[in-house]
Amino acid sequence: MTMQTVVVLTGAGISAESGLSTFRGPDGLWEGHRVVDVATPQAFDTDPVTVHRFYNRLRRRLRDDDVAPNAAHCALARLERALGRGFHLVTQNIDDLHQRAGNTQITAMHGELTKIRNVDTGDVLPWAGDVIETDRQWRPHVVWFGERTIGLESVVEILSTASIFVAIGTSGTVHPASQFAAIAKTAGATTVEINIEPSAVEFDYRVIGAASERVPELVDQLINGLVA
Ligand code: BJW
Repeated sequence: MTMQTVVVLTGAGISAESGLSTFRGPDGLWEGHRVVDVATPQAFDTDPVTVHRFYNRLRRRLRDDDVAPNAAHCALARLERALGRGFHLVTQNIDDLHQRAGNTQITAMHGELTKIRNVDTGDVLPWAGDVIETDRQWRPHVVWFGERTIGLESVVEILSTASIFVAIGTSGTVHPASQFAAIAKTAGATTVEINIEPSAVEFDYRVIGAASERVPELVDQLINGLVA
């Protein structure tokens, strides 16, 4: 029997039902901010106060009682337990809901909200309370536009071994994650999307619906070997 390798890519949509905002709502604002004002190195250079205030608020939100992994996060943790090394999770999300659900084989390609990074040394520390808003020495450990994503080389390697690639709750508008389905497809994988509406990317199969409902169903099918 050949071992299946399942690679899952997640985006903000998987955490929407956990109470966290997605990025590209109808008004095009992130929690009331324009992207260029908070998610570029230039924004941090010119206005660290606004950037730190924004990320401090996001971190505090992550610790609110009503923010917790939902059924989709939990199903992916179950899939990792079932498939072991035949599973890899790549997330664009900077929240820690996959880790809290129990996934360990994760590439957090856009960084982690719960960490901060020293601008000069690159040292990464766990978040231990709000960063002082005027601080230019420590920045959020997240990947802003124009910056290199984390772990891309090994992700491309893993994609080339995938037999099934599943993208969940991502609009497919941000490079390089927008290319992952095509890379996996070229390597021979079957590609599947779960989203409340079709994204901009091509897939072999689209499952339209909320992640908290559709992901547990797909995970059951994968574990039972119904999808090959
Ligand atoms: C549900 C649901 C439910 C809702 N159930 N589904 C021109 C052309 C091509 C590329 C470029 C270009 N100009 C610049 C670029 C590159 C740029 C880019 O892609 N820009 C585009 C906007 C055009 N990319 C980069 O700069 C990246 N770096 C890079 O390419 O480096 C190259 C390099 C090489 C060598 C040296 C140096 C550089 C970096 C990108 C970093 C992105 N960072 C952000 C912010 C992180 C920090 C933070 O969070 O504050 O990451 S941007 C933002 O978008 C965030 C997300 O991870 C990312 C993706 O968003 P996502 O997850 O798809 O969310 P949404 O909101 O878009 O979609 C949600 C989806 O969920 C929707 O489809 C809903 O329908 C669905 N949904 N509820 C299921 N319940």
